[in-house]
Amino acid sequence: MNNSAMTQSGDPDQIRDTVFVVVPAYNEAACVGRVVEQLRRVYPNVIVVDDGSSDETAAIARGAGACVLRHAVNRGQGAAIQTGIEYALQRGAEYVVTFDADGQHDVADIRRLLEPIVRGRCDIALGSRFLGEALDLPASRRILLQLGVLFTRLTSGAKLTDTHNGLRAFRRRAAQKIEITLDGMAHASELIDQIARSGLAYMEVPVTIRYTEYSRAKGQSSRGAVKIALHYLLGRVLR
Ligand SMILES: Nc1nc2c(ncn2[C@@H]2O[C@H](COP(=O)(O)OP(=O)(O)O)[C@@H](O)[C@H]2O)c(=O)[nH]1
Ligand SMILES: [Mg+2]
Repeated sequence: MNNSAMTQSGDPDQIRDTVFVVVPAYNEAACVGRVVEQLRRVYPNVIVVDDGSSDETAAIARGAGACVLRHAVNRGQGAAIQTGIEYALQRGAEYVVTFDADGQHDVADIRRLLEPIVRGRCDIALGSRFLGEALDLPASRRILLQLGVLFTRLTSGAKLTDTHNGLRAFRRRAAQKIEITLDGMAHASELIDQIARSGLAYMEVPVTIRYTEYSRAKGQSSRGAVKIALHYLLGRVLR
């Protein structure tokens, strides 16, 4: 079936083989195996980008059936996502999804993101925990994420409710337009700038993000957030 026929049929379950799920991972040996297994039950093409982990992330992800790409050194989540997107496009992906390795996302949400794209309603679907659910979200984290939303609104003008959500879906043409240059976590704001300027149609879709002790211990800190914002602003000045 060609792509326009699939768009007309509009059924996300019919296009699973053409979806590539990109999973950036840094020292996620404890979680990545289960995440890959759950993804692969629905989506056969899972690409884990192991970003110079010092643990068994790569071997475990490969054992669970993912295609594993490796950065020799830790370059950051933005660089890992860009590597994964480029590889997915080379492999002929019609749809590219980004999905975190730490178990915070729900595989069932991918279908919700793909649906408006497959039906031709948008080119990019962005997950929002604030339209959906953020289970056990710590209060300090909520404040930080809201500051992130405000920051992005001021810098890119995009009116979104959740700007730092790792769950996103792109149709091929949209993924081809994305070029993340900020290697670290500041890529989230850069990505939204690019989306806002690209002329591509985007929308937010409610998703569930689950906070666990593990994800909280590993996730980004408030101090880190200030550094990320400065990195992003510096990136804009130098652009
Ligand atoms: N490739 C890569 N992935 C990273 C890096 N830091 C975090 N990640 C991954 O990016 C995802 C989200 O990171 P996390 O720190 O949990 O961010 P948070 O959920 O926004 O607090 C997880 O899958 C991490 O394994 C990194 O330096 N490189
Ligand atoms: Mg996390």
